[in-house]
Amino acid sequence: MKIKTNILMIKLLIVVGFSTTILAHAQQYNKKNYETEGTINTNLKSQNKTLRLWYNEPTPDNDKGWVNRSIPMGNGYMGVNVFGGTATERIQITENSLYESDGDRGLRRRGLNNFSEVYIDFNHNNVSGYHQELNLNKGISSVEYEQDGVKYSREYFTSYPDKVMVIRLNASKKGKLSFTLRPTIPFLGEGKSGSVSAKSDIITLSGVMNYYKIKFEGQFKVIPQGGTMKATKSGTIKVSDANSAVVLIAVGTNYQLDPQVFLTNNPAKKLEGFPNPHDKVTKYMIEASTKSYEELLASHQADYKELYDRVNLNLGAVEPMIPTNELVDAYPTGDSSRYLEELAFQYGRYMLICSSRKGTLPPHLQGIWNVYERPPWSSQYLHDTNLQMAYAPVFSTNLSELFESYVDYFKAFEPRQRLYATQYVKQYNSEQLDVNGDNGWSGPFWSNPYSVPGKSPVAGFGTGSWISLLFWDYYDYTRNDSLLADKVYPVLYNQANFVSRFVKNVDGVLLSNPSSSPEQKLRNTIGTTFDQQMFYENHHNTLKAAEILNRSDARLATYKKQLPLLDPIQIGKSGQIKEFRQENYFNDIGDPNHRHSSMLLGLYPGQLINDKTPAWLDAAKFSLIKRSHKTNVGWARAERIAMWARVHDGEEAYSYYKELLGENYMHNLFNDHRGDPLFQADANYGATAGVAEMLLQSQDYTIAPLTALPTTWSEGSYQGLLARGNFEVSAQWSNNHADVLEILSKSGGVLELKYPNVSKAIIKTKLGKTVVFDVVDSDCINVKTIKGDSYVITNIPKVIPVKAPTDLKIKNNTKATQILLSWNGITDAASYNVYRAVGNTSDYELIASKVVGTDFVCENSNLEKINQMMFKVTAVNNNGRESEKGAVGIWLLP
Ligand code: FUC
Repeated sequence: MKIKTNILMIKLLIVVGFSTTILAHAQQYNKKNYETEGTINTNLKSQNKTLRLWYNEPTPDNDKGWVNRSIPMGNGYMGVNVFGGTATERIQITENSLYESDGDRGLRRRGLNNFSEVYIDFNHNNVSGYHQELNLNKGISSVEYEQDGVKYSREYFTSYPDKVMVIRLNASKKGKLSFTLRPTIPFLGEGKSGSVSAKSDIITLSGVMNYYKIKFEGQFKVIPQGGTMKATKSGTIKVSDANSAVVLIAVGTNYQLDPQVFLTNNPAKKLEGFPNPHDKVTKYMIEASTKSYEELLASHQADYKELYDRVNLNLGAVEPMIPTNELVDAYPTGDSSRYLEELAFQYGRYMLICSSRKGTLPPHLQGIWNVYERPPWSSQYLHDTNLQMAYAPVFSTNLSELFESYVDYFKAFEPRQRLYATQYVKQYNSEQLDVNGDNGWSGPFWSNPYSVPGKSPVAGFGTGSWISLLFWDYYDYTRNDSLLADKVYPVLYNQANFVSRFVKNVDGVLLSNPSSSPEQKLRNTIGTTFDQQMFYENHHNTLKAAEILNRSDARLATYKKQLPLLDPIQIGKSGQIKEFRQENYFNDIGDPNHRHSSMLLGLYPGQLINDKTPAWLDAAKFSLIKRSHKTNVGWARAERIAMWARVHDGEEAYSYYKELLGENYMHNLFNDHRGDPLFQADANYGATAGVAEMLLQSQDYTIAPLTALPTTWSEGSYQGLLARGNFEVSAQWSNNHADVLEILSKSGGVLELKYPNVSKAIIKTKLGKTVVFDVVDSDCINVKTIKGDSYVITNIPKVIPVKAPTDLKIKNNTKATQILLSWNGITDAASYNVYRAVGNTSDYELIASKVVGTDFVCENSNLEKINQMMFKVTAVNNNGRESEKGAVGIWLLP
């Protein structure tokens, strides 16, 4: 993928006086705090702005309230939605393995079930000063109000290290806290049986989900301070006249992430032999209850903040005075918008921390939150966009270890996918079959904790390589070679094994057959761009991984031979990246405004289309324009934020973020899929990933901070975003220009850094040592970094961007060998450069420079042999700087 540049590398040694710079702690952006030479005042303290959701009314006690207003929390073991009621509190609990049959889609379509509805009756019906809040900095939610002269407050958190939910109930006056704790099992009936009982200070809820014979148990322990406590026969605990109380909740099932679950067909036997959850849940409870509330809080905080605090984003927002519901409602008209933009970015990270922890199931379509008996799409893992989007921010926003939940899930289902792979190679390309069954693994479409049903014509086989891409990124962002060897390479290699046997030679290229492009109506066709791009990326990454690990496995030579034949990009007659091989013009096949942009996955999240493939980048941009704003689907908008960021258009990227926040985000910031209201967590995760992509990119080994910054975010800072190569990047900017960049090299290696005029910057280590770097060109440098060192880049001279010419007109001359080009010029252009890219080539060839007029005749002796060509004209100003963008158009053979 890396295209060699012939640019001379000039060694530069910049020697200037030193001063200590600290950006990592420059959390609160303040222009006056740094001096003009680019050094930062060291007394800036790390202080994350408080980001919170808050309301001055409890959540309405109904399904709409759940989806639109309840406060989500989670620790991987359970998701909870807190309503914050005063007469009765309602806490709804989700456990991701509590599953009913999907009935092979359509038949029953039940899926994930609601684990428990927990009620706490207070009978406070006459309250004032109500406040409900979720504090993202702390991972704690709270409720406060006053009744009869007593101030009542509650705190809630879900602890990953202690595996429990903790609730503390307080009253401002002694002896004034009375309540009844009342957990219930929703949707009891044919498929679900169970009961609730209480004894001394514990309520136990247990039962069975019939279809998969899932045994479930929840324990609720009450620890009052003062007063009396009484367990009742109906499974409740009544506390009277206490000063305060702590409630602990632990849940579990007999589910285990084990290949047996996916390899066993009989639903009733999938969990056979796995222990009853009673001992496990009891252990969680006993261990948690040996700790004080303060100790539980401290271990939760240490765990949560270690993840959450890695990244800070400051767009200059001031905390608004209005509650979050009003903030969301006001957003389309622009009020307090920066705060919501910062909040939503961190909210996606918060949701991932809640829903994706090692040792627990990965996040599904609704993350780890489900109130229903029949959730939308059964709360499955859908691998044609939604699952991948859940993990989209995991690496770039510095939460890499949260991907472990998927690593374990994959390990459990992969043996089943290996059987499918053998079946499909036999069915579609039998001469490539390994009779011993070594045919790799094939990609699933939908799956759940109990089954992976293999391929589906809805999605195409590219889903497998798309899963692999997540594994490659796991390595690429963390650069841990033992992780590459143990967890990543085998996944890639075995996916490539399947692909290498499955693809068929069609006119000299290797194509997927049958092939689909996710959710498009044309199905079972040949060589969709979705499949080809994903296959290409995986072959490429497998070979790269093998090179790093110095492997010589049997099929590597085959992959190497196949890679150039995988033909991932076809440019269409509209200048677009084709989605289907048989497509000519953009809207030939399928819905032009489709929510999926599967032909652009090589642009994002893949790396195939990048700055070193500028003709493909322009074609991708064309497809993005054509895909248009005519989708109201949350995740599609989120995906387009990132895609537009990858073509370096911050304005368009931002416009999709705005649409998403304005039209899809509900009062609790849950994403509404498309106005049903129907909650899908994907766009919450995806929006965070998209914003990260606007702030920092690192595809194809080039680190490019602030490459898609919209003008409206003219000032700001961020700390701790992660780039490929394991570089932790921080930036501070004003007037849309970087004042300071700071890059921590966590694995050593060469840092290729791209930013306008970066070659003229001052670079020092954190300790003030001047850094030697290689200049690739004025906007790109290479720094040989030392592991553990931070590099501070200041004094980057501001570049006034050169405007691009517009409206390129392309005509055939009467003379058959000539093409006439003309364009709208720009005032400060000294001259123009003219480029062309023939056919599907990725790079432009410069065909004329120093063109002074606004037209050009392109002479070609063998035009009849060329079907189509992209032309691009850029402007060059008096200083020799070229416009980043250009006027682009396509010529077609008449
Ligand atoms: C895919 C998407 C839909 C929806 C569904 C759950 O089918 O195309 O928009 O997100 O998954």
